[in-house]
Amino acid sequence: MKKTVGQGRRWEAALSGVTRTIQALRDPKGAAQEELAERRAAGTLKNLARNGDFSATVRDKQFPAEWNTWQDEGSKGRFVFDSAVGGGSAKATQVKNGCYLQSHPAQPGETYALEAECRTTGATVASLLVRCQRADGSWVRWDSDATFTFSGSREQWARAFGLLAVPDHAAKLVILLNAEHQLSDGGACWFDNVGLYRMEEAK
Ligand SMILES: [Ca+2]
Repeated sequence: MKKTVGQGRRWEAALSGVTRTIQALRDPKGAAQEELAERRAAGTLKNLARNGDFSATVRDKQFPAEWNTWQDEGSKGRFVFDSAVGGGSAKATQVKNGCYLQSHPAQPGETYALEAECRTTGATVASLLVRCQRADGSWVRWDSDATFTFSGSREQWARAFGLLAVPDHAAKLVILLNAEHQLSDGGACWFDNVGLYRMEEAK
């Protein structure tokens, strides 16, 4: 027994980062959250999402800056800025199938972490999606889409977190804050605190 004491540490010193690599294979999301927490504490974490806290507005303060929206043909909901919730948030009401979107440059092989918060009422089903586009704007394979569900209290803020490995042929990633099934007047959701972080390459 005695001879093995401290062996773990020498391994770590000899092969810098090996412990993290093993952890990343076992629990990629946990390892990513740990990396983000360390970088946040060190002040080196850059949130690439633009207006992720929905503090900035356009269109006479009616709409969040830096975000676009898409809605299915049969869906006639509303997307508006809400100053009363979350210190500014992106609200969706009566949306059968639609989303807020924001596009970012990305290269194959890169890994990104994404996070967002959401509050819902009524029959709303909300999710955080990330999807990749080629340089010409066409979508890369559907099976490379990533969907992250919001978990937590339904009446309070729920949180979604996930990782995206950018697939071959991609030139952009698109963040989608998705709202569905808002059929009644009471159905609404608010999105806030969107984060997009480039993960450091494994060494
Ligand atoms: Ca906010």
